[in-house]
Amino acid sequence: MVNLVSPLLELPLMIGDRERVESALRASVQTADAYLTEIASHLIIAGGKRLRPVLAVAAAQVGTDAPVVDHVIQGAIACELVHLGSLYHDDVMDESATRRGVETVNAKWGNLQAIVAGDFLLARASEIAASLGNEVSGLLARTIGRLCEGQVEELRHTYDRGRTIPSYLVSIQGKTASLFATSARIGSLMAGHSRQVTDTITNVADAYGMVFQIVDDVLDIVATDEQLGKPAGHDLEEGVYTLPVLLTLAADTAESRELYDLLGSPLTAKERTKALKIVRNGSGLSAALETARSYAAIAEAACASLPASAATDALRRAPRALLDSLV
Ligand code: GRG
Repeated sequence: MVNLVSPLLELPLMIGDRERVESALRASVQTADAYLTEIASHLIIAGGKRLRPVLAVAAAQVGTDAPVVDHVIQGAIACELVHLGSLYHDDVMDESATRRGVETVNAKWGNLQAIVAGDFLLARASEIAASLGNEVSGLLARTIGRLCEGQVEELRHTYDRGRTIPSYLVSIQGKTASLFATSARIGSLMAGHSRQVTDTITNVADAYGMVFQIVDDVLDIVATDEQLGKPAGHDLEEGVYTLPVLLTLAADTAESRELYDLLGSPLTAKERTKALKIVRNGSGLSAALETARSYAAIAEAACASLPASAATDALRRAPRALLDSLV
């Protein structure tokens, strides 16, 4: 599997906080019903990068190296629970068989269980957010809505060769960047940072989220099946036309017209290989990376106005490290 190296994950000051996040996450899904607890714990135990909690804690540690207060940990796990709930539902929608190196909940227990357990994770996230006050509660609810909007924007354009770049950017901002931004914002709010610092941190995490999703979409084109742990070109196969594909289609060349003719409906294995080859060799790939670099530059510039600290430095370096992991 491709490892998206991130300075955020290397923050030494995170080690103690990481343990707090892990035990709070496990505690958050305990119920009187052992069956529901087991299903709701499944992907938590399986692991994952915990990027959203890491962003919340890093945001709280901007300008300080003191351990974070417990409200930061609670905010961090509320965001991870929303992420988990969306993964449970996403795996049902995609009929996925594996996630985080284990069987998906839908594969192990069935779609109905995965949907209800996903709802349960959202419920626990909402309960925790409510305990942190109206602002956090409203923010998290709005973000759950943004995830749905981003996902629907993607669904609306499945197999659509005329999908626009703004449609793609709006979709990934909703389905991915919005929760990164909210995780960092909640961490910052719970740490008591000023409004100005909180707004800047939110923008940095949002831009990081945009880079993260574009890099993920580029990897789906350029990485090998072994690196991805699934067949490359999975998005193409599913009719999800991402930035490198849309930018390749937009180039007025014989290859882009050939790609246009291939896409628009499900692909055979041979057609997928052909389409992948066109995108890999075309100008869309480097243009997509250029777009990602522009978001990384936004994050870096914004970090310059934040108070200095190890966390600020990690936040500043994180988007560029994602891009560097591709070369
Ligand atoms: C129920 C909240 C909710 C939403 C319903 C299904 C859906 C609408 C939205 C999901 C959208 C989605 C799957 C976005 C992609 C998010 C993403 C970047 C996943 C991968 O995140 P990583 O790499 O995964 O951080 P780990 O496993 O490391 O946490």
